[in-house]
Amino acid sequence: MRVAPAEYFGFLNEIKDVSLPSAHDFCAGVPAGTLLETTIMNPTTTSTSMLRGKELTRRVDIGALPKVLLHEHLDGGLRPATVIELAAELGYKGLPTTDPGDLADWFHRGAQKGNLPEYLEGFEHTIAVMQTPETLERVAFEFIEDMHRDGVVYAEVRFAPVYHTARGLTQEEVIRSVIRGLRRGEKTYGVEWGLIVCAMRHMKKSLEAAELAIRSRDEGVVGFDLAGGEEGFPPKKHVDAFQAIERANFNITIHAGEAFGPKSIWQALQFCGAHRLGHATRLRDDIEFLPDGTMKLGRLAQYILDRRVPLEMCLLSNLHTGACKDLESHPFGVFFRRGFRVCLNTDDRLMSDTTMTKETTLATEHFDLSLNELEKLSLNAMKSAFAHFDQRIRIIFDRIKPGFAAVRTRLAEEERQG
Ligand code: ES4
Ligand code: ZN
Repeated sequence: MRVAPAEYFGFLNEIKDVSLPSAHDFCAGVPAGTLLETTIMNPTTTSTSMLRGKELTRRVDIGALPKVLLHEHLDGGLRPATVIELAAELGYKGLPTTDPGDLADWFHRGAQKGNLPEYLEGFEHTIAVMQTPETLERVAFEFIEDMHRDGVVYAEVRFAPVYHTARGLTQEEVIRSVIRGLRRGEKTYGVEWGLIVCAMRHMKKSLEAAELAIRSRDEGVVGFDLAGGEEGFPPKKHVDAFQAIERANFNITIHAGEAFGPKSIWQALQFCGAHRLGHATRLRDDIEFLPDGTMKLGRLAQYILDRRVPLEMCLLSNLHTGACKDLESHPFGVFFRRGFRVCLNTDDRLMSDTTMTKETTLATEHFDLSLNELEKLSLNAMKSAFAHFDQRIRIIFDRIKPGFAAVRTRLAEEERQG
């Protein structure tokens, strides 16, 4: 029987997902999954697969690696110069400064106050300049342009349409304007995308947002999220919205475990049916770290590991909101090494002064990652995307795997030439 290559390797990839859960395996020597991949897909891979950490970021252009972004807020990623230009166009007088450098600093300083509510204050200004079809379309187009420059091949971007009706647009018009910009960006740059509609935890209109997401699904909306200040606003209060999404066979991700503990994560999964989790940083509270260096997972952590629940982790944003006090105590490395399905994300590129290249470089250097592990992170994200299965497979086999294979070939070539 002839097997279509994508399906064949897709199957192998699932095996790899099981046989490659632990970076202890990586550290111990040649991991079984890599051997599989090396033999079949990358015959040139030898000692280059042992490059890791700072040595890897020195030898490889992290920006050029095919990356996948699942968690970014449209209103958190504007370019400072665009904010200023749009404010002038709309006659918005509320900006603290009209110098792009100073404005960038103002956003970064504001975001680093160590708590989520204050972190979210900067959004008042970005939202204020995203209130017409033209401004929304431009921000969406520039988002795709930025993704292209950042080496991102597929991106999901989210926002709350309810915040963009101050100058008379309907929420449908808001969505349509954003989608126009995303489509134009895709046509120009070839970056594929999905749009996620956010409901806000402190508002009562989440069912309305869920219905809007469902109505817009054939235009490019791929899922539904619950965002905003976490403490005091448990996700289960929005259960009717999530049930509407589930009844429509649609997709759910929920911000949980960023500013509140495992209870928020548990509710997101078991009351609200989340298919992915935004952050889940505080899942570390459900893991006991034993003196012998092993860990004992609580029931929730074990469930998340077993069910392969994707965790959309955001390193710098977590430092800025106080979800983690420093990178040393960030659980990303622990989760990855224990086999959780984690991926790297930016959250809010403007507020957190970040990019996918920066997050990936930071993770590589801080958690001593190898090229195989970076590929694993891109694959984890792409497998977890809300795009349809066929699109996910196509991007994996047409873009991610060839992109990493080309880097391995180049490294091997360099090595041969000494
Ligand atoms: C968020 Cl509404 C919103 N925007 C950006 N980042 C967030 N984190 C949690 N809610
Ligand atoms: Zn977020």
